[in-house]
Amino acid sequence: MKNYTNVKDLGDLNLAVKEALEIKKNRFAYKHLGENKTLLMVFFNSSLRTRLSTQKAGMNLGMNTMVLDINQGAWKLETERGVIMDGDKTEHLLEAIPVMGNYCDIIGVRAFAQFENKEDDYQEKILNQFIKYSGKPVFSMEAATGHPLQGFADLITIEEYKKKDRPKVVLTWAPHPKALPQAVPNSFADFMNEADVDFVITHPEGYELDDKFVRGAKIEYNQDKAFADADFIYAKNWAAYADPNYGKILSKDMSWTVTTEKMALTNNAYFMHCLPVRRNMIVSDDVIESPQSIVIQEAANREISAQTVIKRILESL
Ligand code: AN0
Ligand code: CP
Repeated sequence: MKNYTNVKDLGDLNLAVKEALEIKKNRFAYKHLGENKTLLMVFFNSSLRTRLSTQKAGMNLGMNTMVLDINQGAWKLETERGVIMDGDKTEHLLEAIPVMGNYCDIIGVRAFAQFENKEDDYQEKILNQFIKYSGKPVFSMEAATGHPLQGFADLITIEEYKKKDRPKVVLTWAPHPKALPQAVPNSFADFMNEADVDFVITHPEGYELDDKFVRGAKIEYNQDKAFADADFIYAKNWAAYADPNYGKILSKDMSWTVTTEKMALTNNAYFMHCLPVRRNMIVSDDVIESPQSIVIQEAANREISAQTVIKRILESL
C-alpha cells in the first residue's frame, strides 16, 4: 500500500480485518519491518487517540516516530498559492511539505475540514498536497472528508463483538455545541457499506451526508424507528453537508441524545463512539458507563488499525 486515505486502499476488507486481528494477537511480530525507518506525524488539529495509538503502532513495528504540531512551535503555514505573504504566515506549505518529507519514510497527516470552502475541503486540498509534494507515502490521521483509521478500527470492533452474521448497525447523529466535520461519519459509512452489515443512518432533516459516502445506505429520519432491533449504535455529531448550510449547525435537539430509554429500543445493542465525546449531549452518563458501551475497546483498536496500515506501507517501501 502506498497511501492510505480511504477504505478502498485496504483492498479485500475481510483480509484486512483478519490481518488486523492477527497483529492484535502478536503486536511485535513485525518489529524488523520498521528498523531504521522514521514515521512523521503532522497535526494541524488536536488529538489524543490518534497521536498515541499511531505512535504506538509505529513503535510496535520498530520505527522511530516524530510528531509535529503545526500550531504549537512550528511556523505558521500559508496554504494558498499566489498569496503575497505579508501577513502572519511565515512559511508556505509548498516548501514545508518536501522539507518534512526529507526527514522521514512515512507521513501521517491530520488536517480537518476548515468549513471555509466546501470544494477545498471535499477535494482534500491539504492531504493531497502532502501526497503530491512530500515524495513519501502518506496516510490520513483524519483529513477533511474522512477518518479511515477510525473507520477501520470501528469495523474491527464490530467484527469482534457481533453476535450474528449480518448485524444491524445504526449510525445516529446526536447534538453537539460546536460544528464538527463529517469525516468520521463519512468513513464509518464508507466502511459499513463495504462490510457485511445491515446499515442504517439516522439524522434530522438537513444533515444528509455526501452521496459518495452514503451510497445505497438506508436513511431513516425517525431515530426511534432506526434503533429498533439494532445490534450496534454508533453515535456522532456532524455539521450540515448540504448547500447552502455547509458547516452549519441546524439543530441541537436533545431528543437525539442517546439515552437508556433510546437504547431500550434496540436489540441490547452495543454503544460506540470514536471519542472524544461530550457526555449528556451525545450520550448519557448511564449509557456510556453501561456494560454495552464498547468505546474504550473501540479506541484500543486504533492502535491495531494504524499498525495494519503502517505495516502494509512499510512492506511496500
Ligand atoms: C473531531 C471530529 O468530529 O471530527 C475528531 C473526532 C475524532 N471531534 C472534535 O473535534 C470534537
Ligand atoms: N478518535 C480520534 O481520532 O480521537 P483523537 O481526535 O483524540 O485523535
